[in-house]
Parts: sequence; structure tokens; C-alpha cells
Amino acid sequence: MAGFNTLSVTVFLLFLAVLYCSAQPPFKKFEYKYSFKGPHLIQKDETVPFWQYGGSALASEDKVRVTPSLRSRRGYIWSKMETSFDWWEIEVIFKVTGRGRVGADGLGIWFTQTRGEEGGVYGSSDKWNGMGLFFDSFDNDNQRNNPYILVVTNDGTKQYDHHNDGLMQQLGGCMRDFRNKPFPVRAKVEYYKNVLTVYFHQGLSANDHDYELCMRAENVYLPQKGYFGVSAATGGLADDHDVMKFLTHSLATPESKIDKDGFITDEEAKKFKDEFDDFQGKLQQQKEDFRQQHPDKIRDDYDDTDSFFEDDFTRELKLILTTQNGVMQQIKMLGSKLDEIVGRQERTLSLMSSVQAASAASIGGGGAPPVQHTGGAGSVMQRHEVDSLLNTQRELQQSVRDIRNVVGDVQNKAGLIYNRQPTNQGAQMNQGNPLADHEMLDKINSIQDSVLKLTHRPETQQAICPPAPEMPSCLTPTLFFVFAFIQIFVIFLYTVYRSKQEAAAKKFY
Ligand SMILES: [Ca+2]
Ligand SMILES: [Ca+2]
Repeated sequence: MAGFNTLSVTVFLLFLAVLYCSAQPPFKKFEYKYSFKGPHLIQKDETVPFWQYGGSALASEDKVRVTPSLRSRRGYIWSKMETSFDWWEIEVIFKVTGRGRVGADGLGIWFTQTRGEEGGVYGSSDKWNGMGLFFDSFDNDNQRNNPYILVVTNDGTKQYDHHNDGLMQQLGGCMRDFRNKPFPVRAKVEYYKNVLTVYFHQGLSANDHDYELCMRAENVYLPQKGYFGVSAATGGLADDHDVMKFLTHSLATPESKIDKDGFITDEEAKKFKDEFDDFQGKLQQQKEDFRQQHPDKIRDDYDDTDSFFEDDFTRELKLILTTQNGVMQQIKMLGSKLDEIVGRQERTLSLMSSVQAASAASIGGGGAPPVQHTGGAGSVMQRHEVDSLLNTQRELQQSVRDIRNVVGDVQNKAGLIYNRQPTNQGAQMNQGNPLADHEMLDKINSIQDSVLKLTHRPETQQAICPPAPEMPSCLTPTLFFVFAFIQIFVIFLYTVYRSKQEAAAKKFY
């Protein structure tokens, strides 16, 4: 009974130990020889340390442009060294950007037994042995399910089914849009204890924890050793495929870590030290080379680290400069606003003067010259021009008023004279009709004229004509006046007679 108890306790403890070990997260170690990232992604000879790239791929300081957004391009980048660990996790931070609503073809992240070559599967060769994680932009089978993310494993015999977007061959996948995101998108692939898990970060934030599960598959058997790679391709449509970071971690089970006890052997320590010295030597050599090639760019204080930092005084000065710049910008802005206001006022003034001129013209019966309405921004009237124009308008208005007064005066006087004339001619004339009165007036006027002519004639004749021959007694002034009186009398009688006749005629009607 006691033996059974001991056995059951041992089994239970073993079970707990296994459970504990399996629940423990794996130990992660960053593998710099299988990684690349900015800001100093390339060396001076434009190579990426521990990586090789080709096709249309171009590496710069902060990214590898696997393809540019040009038609029918293929590019790739592969790690140089074969992996030396069983389990791993890779995180790839990249961008797929293009002007079109639809892009092509896509990007592949690889772990394969041998490095791929330029080929037809997202820029890399077909019939690979290992895993391909594909970001398929273009919808070849027209199922309206792209952009799509899928994992396809291959043992080196299968050909990728492009026409169906690899749907029948996929180990798993998810439909996510990874193009034209505000932040770089990220993919994390974990291969640990034959479980392959893919997480995806949609690039809607820069938060490191915004990953979501895309697919998970168990019992996945990938080659024990292999190479990591990224490839991309464009077709009739084209996107930029830019990889900012490729970060690899090796994963170790807690058991294996406990076996190693966290220590490294002397042999390993020596190996790491040699590697470090080797790199240090290479760095110094490159520095020397650079100094020799660019003597003009060498600064004596280049190695003086103090020159890279600023002191308090400099920082304060910079702060003051920044503040003053801000103040200056504000003043400039105020100045421009003031200019704008002055411009508006001038425009308003010119408009007002034109309105005044129009009203003056309507008062003066159109005598004023028309003032041009200046609508254009460049033809704003000056103040003194407006003033002179207004003065002219006033003078003109005054003159028109004067003329009007004079005309009115003349009219009044004329009216007075007209009203006064008939009363002087006698009360009888008022009783007759106006036509007769006028006739009468005309005749009297003509008589007066003739009288005047006659009275003035002797002097003019004396001045101009030769002396007339003596006539016995032709016409004396007395005789003339007698005749004139008789004539007036006859006309008067005739007028009276005619008015009477007309009065008699009216009685018949
Ligand atoms: Ca496709
Ligand atoms: Ca599709």
C-alpha cells in the first residue's frame, strides 16, 4: 500500500513538472546574424551585413526596397547563414504602398532549406522546401478575397497554383488588407515545437502589442536547418514593397536551457571574443579607409564624444532662438493681416465715392463725368484721388445749382413781364380772345418799330446819303403823326367790329 502511494505521488510530481515545463514560455534570444534593421542597415559598400540581395532589390540606410512600383519587377533578399537553432520566431516590419486601388503581385517571407532564386512565386523560385508566408495583393481567381495572407508549406515538389491564389494549397490564412497603411504593417511567425503561428499587425498604430492571430497550424515539420528570405514581385500593376526590419529570435525550450544552465563553455567564450576582435579590427580598418578617401570630411574632434552633446548654455540659446523665431512669425502674420485690412478699407472708400458720384450725376442730370468702378484688386484708388474727385463733384454740383437758380430767375421775370403786358394795353383787350390780343400786340409792335425807324431815318440818311433834291412839301412830322393816328384808330375800329361779329356768331351755336 505504501509502495503504491509512493509511485502515485512520483507520477503526479512528474506530471506537474511536465505541465510546468510545457506552460513555461520559450527562452528567446535575438539573432543578429539573421536580422536587419535601420537606421544603419547598409554598409558603405551598400551590402547588408549577413544578407545578400538581388533582382530589383535596393537597400538603403533604413529599408530594403524589394521592388519599386514599376511593372514586372522581382527582387529578393536572403540570409547568408544557415540557421543553427531548432525553433524560431521572426518579425517582419514592412510596407506595401501603391497609388492604385488594386496592387500587385505581392510579397513572400520564406524559411526554406536552400536559398531561393529569382522566380515566379512573389519574386522567388517555385518548388521550395519549407515555408512561404505570402501577402497576395492581386486577386487572380476573381473571388474578391484579396489582399490575402496565406501560409503554404512545400516539400520541394509542388508547384504554386497562382491562378487560384494558392487557396487549395494553403496551410492557413486570413483576409487582411496590408496595403497603404498609415504605419508599417508587421507579420510575426512563430515556429515552436512543430506549431506554426502567424500573427498580423494591421499598421493602424505604432503600438507593438496590436498583433492579432492570423493562422495557427500544428504538426508542421519544416527543415531543421534553413535560410530566411523576403521576396516580392510586381506585374501589370505595381506597388513599392519596402522591408524596414527583419528580426529573428531563436526559441529554446526551458528544458534545454536548464540543461545548459545558462552558462557558455570556454570554447564558446573564445569564439565570441575572436568574433568581437575581428569586427573591431574591421571597423578600425574601415575608419582608416574613410579618412584616406575623404580627408576633407575628417574632423579632429570626431572621436571626441563631448562634441556630440550640447551644454546648458547652448541649449538655452537654442530655446531663446526658437522662441524669437516664433515671435517673429507672429509679427509677420500680424503685418500681413494689417495690409489686408488697409486694402479692404481702400476698396470700400473707392466703392463709396463711386456711389456718391452716381447720385451726384443723377441730381445734376447726367452732367458729371462717370467714375469708373474699380473692381480689380490691382486698381484700387488712392486717397488723394478720391478727395480730388469728390471736390470736383462738389464744384460741379454747385455750378449746376447756380445755373438752375439763374434759369429760375429768368423764368420768373419772364412770367412777370408776360402777366404785366396785357394790363397795360387796357381793360378792353382782356375781354377779347387771346388770338386777337396777340395779333393786336404784333401790329402795335410793328408800328412802334416803323415809328422808330422813321424817327431815326433823317440822321442816318444825312450821314450816308447825298443831299436830297428839294421837294415842295412831301411829308412833315405833324402830317406823319396825323396819318399814324388815323391808322391806329382804323385798326382799333376794325378790332372792335370783328370781336362783335364773333360774339354775334357764337349766339347762333
Ligand atoms: Ca494573387
Ligand atoms: Ca483571390
